[in-house]
Amino acid sequence: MSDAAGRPQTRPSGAFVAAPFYPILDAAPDLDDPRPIRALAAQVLRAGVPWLQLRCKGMPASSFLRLARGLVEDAAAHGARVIINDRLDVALASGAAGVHLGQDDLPLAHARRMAGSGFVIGVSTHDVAEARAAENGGADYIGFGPMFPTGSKPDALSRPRTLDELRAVRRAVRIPIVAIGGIGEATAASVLEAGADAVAMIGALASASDPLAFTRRILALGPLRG
Ligand code: 3NM
Repeated sequence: MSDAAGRPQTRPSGAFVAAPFYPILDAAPDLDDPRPIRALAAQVLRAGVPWLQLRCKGMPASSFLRLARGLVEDAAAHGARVIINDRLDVALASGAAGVHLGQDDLPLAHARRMAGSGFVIGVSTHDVAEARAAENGGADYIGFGPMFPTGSKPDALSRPRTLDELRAVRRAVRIPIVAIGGIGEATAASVLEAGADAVAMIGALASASDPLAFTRRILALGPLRG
């Protein structure tokens, strides 16, 4: 069932219920001081986000796990949950609530078998076919992007997706959509209006002069869809 705009009228009540803002904390592989990441996490958690993602591309598993454990504890103290980018092993070992998988990461079916049904799995998608495949494969939510040019992911697709492409994905799937890629405060509302349940950000959050106030403002943008 969908409304005149093609939006699903009922949504599955999966384990992942998106708030309008999905912050991603991105750490360099050689991070030697976790305090700035923990401090940024403290701000977004104080602002009330229910989910945050920790992304540590190329970081040794032992350091990634240490950082993840700390963030899982920090989040739990605020009733929030952590999703680990890419590394299911780190996600499971740290007590995180879920993992976010790219198209070239561990395939969804394998991750689901290893993690079980109560575990949140998000999958990066870039078109309707990938979005449908993720939903049919049992993903709890999809990422969709990049919406705009981004410097945070060197291998992101070169062509940003359009709002119309996002609308088409919205019509195609019922699970939550987290839009990503180059999104900032000025563009977040347009993306939410086009059908995303949440906007994910790395750079705009990391460069915000007051991350607590920034997070509150993005959270206050939603829900923009009926
Ligand atoms: N995934 P920023 S774009 C991690 O398109 C990631 O799948 C993308 O960082 C995708 O908010 C991206 O700084 C980078 O642009 C997001």
